[in-house]
Amino acid sequence: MTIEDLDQGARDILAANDRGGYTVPNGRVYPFQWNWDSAFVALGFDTFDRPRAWAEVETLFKAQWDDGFVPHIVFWQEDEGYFPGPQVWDTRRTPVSSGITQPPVAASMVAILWENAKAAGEADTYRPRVELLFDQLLAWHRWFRDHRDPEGRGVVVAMHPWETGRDNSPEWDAPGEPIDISNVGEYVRRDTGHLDAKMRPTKLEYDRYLALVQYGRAQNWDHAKISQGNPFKVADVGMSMMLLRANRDLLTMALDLGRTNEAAEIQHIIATAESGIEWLWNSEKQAWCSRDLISGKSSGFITSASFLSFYAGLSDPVKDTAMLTHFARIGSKVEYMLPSLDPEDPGFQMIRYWRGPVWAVVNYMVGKGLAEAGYDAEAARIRKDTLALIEKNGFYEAFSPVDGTGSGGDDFSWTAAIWLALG
Ligand code: 9WN
Repeated sequence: MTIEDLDQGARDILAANDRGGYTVPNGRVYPFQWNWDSAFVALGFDTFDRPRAWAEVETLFKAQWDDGFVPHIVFWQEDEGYFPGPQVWDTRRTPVSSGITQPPVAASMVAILWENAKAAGEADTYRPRVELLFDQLLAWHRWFRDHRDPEGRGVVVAMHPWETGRDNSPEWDAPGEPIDISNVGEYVRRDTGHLDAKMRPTKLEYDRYLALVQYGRAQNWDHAKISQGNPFKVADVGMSMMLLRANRDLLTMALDLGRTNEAAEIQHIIATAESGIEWLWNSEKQAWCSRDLISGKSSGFITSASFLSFYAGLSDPVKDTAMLTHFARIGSKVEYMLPSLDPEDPGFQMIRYWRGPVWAVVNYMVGKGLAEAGYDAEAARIRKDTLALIEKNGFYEAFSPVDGTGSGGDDFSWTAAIWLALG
């Protein structure tokens, strides 16, 4: 297949998964709107259909709650193909949605859309739209500060593994142990009906996911209550880095739009995050790792999220050198960067979801961060491997870092979008 064929293939996937104003990640496995998927999908649309790109994010924010929260799934229409569906979440909102969030990458993607619109001479058309999105994004970022950082440390504390977007990362194993799963009851998973169970999270992990959904439901999805008593509270290194980056991008927008007061507020949030995130540095592993807020323990796992420090704009020569050493070591062990778990970890599994496979969206962010920090060789490796994985295997949800085998759903929206965005 030529590059032109692949470009067309990527556009065709976005068109096929387009449900009118929003895009499903994959029609069979994930038949609703997902939060961070949509943000990346907008980047893909922006390469050929600007109005549609903006609509993707605007539709997501139509599901924003009064407290600023933006859900991880919006159930715009019924579909029996996914579990847990709207009845299980029971958030009693319109539109119907889940009660947890996902990595806050939307501000960073909107910042790119806005720059592209300006460069195309369409600033006047998009200014009212970016003004509205700015307010919605800021409200969401304030929600993170108020409800996902109970100790005010400047990090993002995930209240559910699904919030991190890296559902079954081994980082959640130890923090998940105290979760009481004795009242979860019987349920039928749909994911393992669509996909090989070897690629998916285990029954124990699903039991914990559902116990946490039940906990949130019992609090009537009151985020203040959840942030106090939730049985799972992990400062996620991935979300913390992504939110720091998103706040930097939101600050650029604030200054551009003349929002002086908001700019000062965002600057304060950034300063808190820049110092607070140090808490996630594991000096023994010489790496960025998530940390359990309840036990205080660092996970000690080196994952693809560890490398988001460059994307977050943290520059510390000693820590950067340590992370680049990990990068070189990991890069010598796998064919394709960047595995979601260190391949030297005993729990590494090349096709099991977030315990090994490579994800194009994470590569996009890590590659961008490395390039911006001037680490050109590492950035080039990420870019080359991402494109090669897609070229050789198709637009899969994720890929084995060992041999490129596709993992999860095929014809996947965000993989197609990243292909287009990498141009
Ligand atoms: C739960 C849609 C989503 C991604 C996540 C990915 C997976 C869902 C699931 O699919 O999670 O949110 O049921 O497995 O882990 O990152 O947003 O693509």
